[in-house]
Amino acid sequence: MEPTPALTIRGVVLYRDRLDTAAQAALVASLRELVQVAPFFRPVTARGQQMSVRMTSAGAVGWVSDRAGYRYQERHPAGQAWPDIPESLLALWKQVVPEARPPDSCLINFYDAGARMGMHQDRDEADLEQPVMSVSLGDDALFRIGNLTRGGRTESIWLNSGDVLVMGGAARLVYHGIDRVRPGSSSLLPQGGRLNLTLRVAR
Ligand code: MD6
Ligand code: FE
Repeated sequence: MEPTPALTIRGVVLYRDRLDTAAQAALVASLRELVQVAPFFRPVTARGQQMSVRMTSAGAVGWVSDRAGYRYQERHPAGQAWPDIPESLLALWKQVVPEARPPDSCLINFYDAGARMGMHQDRDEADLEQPVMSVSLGDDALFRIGNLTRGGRTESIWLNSGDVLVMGGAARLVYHGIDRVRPGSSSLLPQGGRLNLTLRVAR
């Protein structure tokens, strides 16, 4: 198989269509099992605002947010340990970012038709030299890429099902967010919506 040519936008590397339809469907099947153990929850910010995405995690630690603030912790808000990161995702990480340490956390975000994600940096991880890799599944999403500080000019790109994106090196702390999803743009998830998986080295 030919390697996917990478597209780089402000240092963020995008591998279009990195997962074919069969690989996407297999990943969705493993996520269905995973959410039986670690159901989606709707996080609340420290200020008490409900986020519009629903979240869960896999791995030794998962990212949570509640009135006490946000952090990585070893348990789901309901008390159980997080399930293991699916093997296919660990294999993908090794292929895409072979120089990185193994990931210990996979954040799983679900976007329904109205959900979005405000501009943010991923900076809660202990070693910011390690990249973050994301996988998009389901409906298309408009991904906005900003700068190393808040504000300034931004560039937007549609992420499609099967796309893999890496934020590492000088782009590790670039501000980014999701403005909106395009309902009905993918048939991968029968009920529609979008899943985004981000693999991290959190500790
Ligand atoms: C999303 N992604 O695609 C949101 N973070 O729904 C992220 O916030 C993200 O795609 C770090 C690295 C890659 C990402
Ligand atoms: Fe992020």
